Amino acid sequence: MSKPAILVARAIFPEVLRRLESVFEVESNQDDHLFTPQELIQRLQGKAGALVTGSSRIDGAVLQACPDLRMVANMAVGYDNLDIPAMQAAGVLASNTPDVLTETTADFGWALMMATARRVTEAEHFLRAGKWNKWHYDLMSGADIHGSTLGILGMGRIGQAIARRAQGFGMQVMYHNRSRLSAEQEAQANQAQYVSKETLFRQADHIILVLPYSAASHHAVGEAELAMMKPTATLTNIARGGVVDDHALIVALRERRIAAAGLDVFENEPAFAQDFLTLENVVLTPHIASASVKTRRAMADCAADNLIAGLLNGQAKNPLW
Ligand code: 8YV
Repeated sequence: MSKPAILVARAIFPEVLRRLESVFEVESNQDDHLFTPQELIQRLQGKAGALVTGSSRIDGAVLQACPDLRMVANMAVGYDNLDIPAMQAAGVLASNTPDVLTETTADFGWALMMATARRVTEAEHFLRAGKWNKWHYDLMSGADIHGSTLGILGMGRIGQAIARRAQGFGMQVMYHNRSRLSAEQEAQANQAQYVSKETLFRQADHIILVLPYSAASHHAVGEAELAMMKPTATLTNIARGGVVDDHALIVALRERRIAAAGLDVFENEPAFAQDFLTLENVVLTPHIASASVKTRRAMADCAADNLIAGLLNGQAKNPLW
């Protein structure tokens, strides 16, 4: 029997590629060329499956143009690039990579939040520019993390892992989410307190965004929310760029209406708003929250396992519908 054909749409660990090649006829993209939507459709012709990342959009047009497609494995926990209702209607299985990246992503959320609050990159730029010539009582003074109030918008697995870490810093944790956690989950998340979105924005000292992106969460943080924040507060985004109105954030940062922001994600990545580069009070990283060596490999293995289970047994390990 011939092997099912698949497309691996982005460069991937060679070991994982070899594992897929033992099961499938694989067309790979180890040059990591970024396919246009039209190129993606061309490459998917005759393919039963695809392993993709957030840069490949699978929507009704793609599904219609690729009638052989039976399964798409997303190498990410977020899946705003997949039109799940359209995939379900077309009978195309979909999977993501939850759990394997939770702790690594939570670690990075903390790294970014702390670098933002304590002005780590701004201080390094200052030093590298040769500007450090004396001690000053106010040199690069930032906001304390310990003893402050952490506000988490989006309290899924990653939000809860971030909350657990707050215990060591003696922080009070408040969160807002589509639904409230159980009392047991709140207790495990450092006694996190469920509050309205407005209370979170008004009262938190450090706000971190970990909510999934959808039409409902588009620009969940815009001018109105930024105006509610304390002028001493920080905002960290490890969710998706579209959750924040970047233009409104740039204005708030420039006018120091909030103290600082830490951004791992942007609207229109990787062509992010260049005005961010003109601001000192922002820490910028290129969408790397899940990027530890161990976790990226686990994500690739998880996506491959899903594709194998979905195409060979008709049931993905981490199905999205
Ligand atoms: C991915 C992510 O690396 O898992 C997610 O949702 O944002 C990252 O871990 C990225 O989306 C590539 O697909």
